[in-house]
Amino acid sequence: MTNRTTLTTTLAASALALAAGAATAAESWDMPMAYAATNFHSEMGVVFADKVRDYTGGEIDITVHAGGSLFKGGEIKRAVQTGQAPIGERFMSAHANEAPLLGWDNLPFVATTYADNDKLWHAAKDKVNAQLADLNLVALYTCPWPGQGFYFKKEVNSSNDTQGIKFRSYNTATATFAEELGMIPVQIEAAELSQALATGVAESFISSGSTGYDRKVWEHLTHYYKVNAWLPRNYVMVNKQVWDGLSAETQSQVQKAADETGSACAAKSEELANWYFEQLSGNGMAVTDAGPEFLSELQAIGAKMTSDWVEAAGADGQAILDAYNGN
Ligand code: PCA
Repeated sequence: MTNRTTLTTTLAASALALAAGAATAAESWDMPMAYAATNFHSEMGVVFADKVRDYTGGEIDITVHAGGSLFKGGEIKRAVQTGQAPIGERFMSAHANEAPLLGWDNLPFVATTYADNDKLWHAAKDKVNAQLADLNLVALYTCPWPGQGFYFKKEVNSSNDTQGIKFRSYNTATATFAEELGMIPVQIEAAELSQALATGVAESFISSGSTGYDRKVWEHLTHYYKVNAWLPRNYVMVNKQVWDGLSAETQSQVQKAADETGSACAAKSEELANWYFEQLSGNGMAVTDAGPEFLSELQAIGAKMTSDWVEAAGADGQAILDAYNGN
């Protein structure tokens, strides 16, 4: 080997080492998300990842794993808390059994428009963030689902028609709701919903038009009642140690990406809400408002659920409602 070749080889080797150094300085984050890859929440997760890559100059490279493919919906929070995944997305009120305050977005008939839901989130935000910090989590952005209504495979006019129906719940509050209507709740992830309906494990559920559309529930069910009982939120959370380990500059770049994505995601949800109903009816479902008798029963159950929540969430829960109501 001539001296010249040795030099070239050495230079090439150090260029490689530099590139490798740069690659390890950049962080790769796997981001498990719970819902279908084609759902707007997951699509917005990809928008967020792109913005983070852009704003941090490639320092943080997030890969989205939608549909519970990396961790199932019910496992995502723990995975992020324990650092198995640095970041992830989940339905906030799914965690209310562990921390009742996180059920703030699951209060029936309290905030039933996007504007009111946003107002309620602003009333809840600081307390929710403090609660999440106790769980070793930092919320980067939240995004509402469209309003929640009931899916059935028959006409339902009151609780006389719901007795004994097998009901897919997505958290403890919806299980309570079902029991109050004489139904039998079973908790099932959205990712497994089509199968549960196909096998008869569930024959009814409460959700937005969005999840009914994603899971093509018209293959099994016939009626959707638009109740618009609440607009629950998903949130993108990051492990607190991972977050605290970022420089202030990187944190603000990531937060900018999160703020922009949160607003775009809420706007997308609102834009799609009616479109989903059109898809359900276009595929043969009867999509109507709940009848007066059913609705007044739901409102009575809802009022009880809200007061149960205030009791469970304590002074912080009451303070959120007071701030929301302008008291
Ligand atoms: N879809 C999710 C949660 C709320 C919603 O609209 C689900 O049914 O699991």
